Amino acid sequence: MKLYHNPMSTCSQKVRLVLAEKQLEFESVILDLQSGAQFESGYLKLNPQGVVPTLVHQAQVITESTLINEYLEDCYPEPSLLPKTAIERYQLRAFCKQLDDHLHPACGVITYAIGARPGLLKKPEAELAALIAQIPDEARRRHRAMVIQDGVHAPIFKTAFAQYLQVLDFAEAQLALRPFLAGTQLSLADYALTPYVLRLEHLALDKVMTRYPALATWYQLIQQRDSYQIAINDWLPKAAVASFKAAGEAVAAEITFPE
Ligand SMILES: N[C@@H](CCC(=O)N[C@@H](CS)C(=O)NCC(=O)O)C(=O)O
Repeated sequence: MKLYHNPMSTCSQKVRLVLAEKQLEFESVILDLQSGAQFESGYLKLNPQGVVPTLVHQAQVITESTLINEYLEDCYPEPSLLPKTAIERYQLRAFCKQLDDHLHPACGVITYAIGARPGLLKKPEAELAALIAQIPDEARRRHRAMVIQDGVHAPIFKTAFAQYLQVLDFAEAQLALRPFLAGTQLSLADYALTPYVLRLEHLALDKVMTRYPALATWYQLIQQRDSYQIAINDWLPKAAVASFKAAGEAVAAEITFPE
């Protein structure tokens, strides 16, 4: 099993959490996303969207983090990360869809507006323009250019931050009713959300967590698991985390927190 990933990438973290929970070993191939390794032709053959993660297993190429995690669940059903009832499974999948459709794009906007921007702005203008031009998806390319240019003052930032918090509002409502996002047991839904709560911490936006007492308790529990240590803490590069946090603190006063 070979995983093309990046230590800081939310989608990679989500897959690493499931690999760790299932105690699966993998060969690691780290892609430097800031230098554009994801757009090299060899990698684009595996993942035409030019994104991580990509899993290669038994000569098959598996992309899309949510689908990778479902695939891992199918191949390695124990310990199970799927709830037992059909309705909970539906709720799990609906939640993961909400993350993929709304939270993840919002996270990209926020991350590049705050954390990745200072490093990217150090690149020569033509190099940066060429890097952005390689992004296959048109909307993602457009949004990336906007937030690299205007940071947290790009109008899209406000929309993305509100969208991010809407998904957390939903998670908070679920967790006020039950210990885990898709029921009484840890599931793929919990590991799908975990990296996005961590990202708030990395971007110095975690003061929003005071709005979310149930989510905060849930997150503490998740962080205590061995899988979190193996999949997240053991991979995080201290320098990248410190530079994201410094960037977050530098712009914190310029961010209006949605009501
Ligand atoms: N829907 C994809 C999204 C993957 C994705 O956006 N990956 C990010 C890191 S979390 C990436 O590779 N970004 C590089 C770029 O956009 O240039 C999935 O879930 O796997």
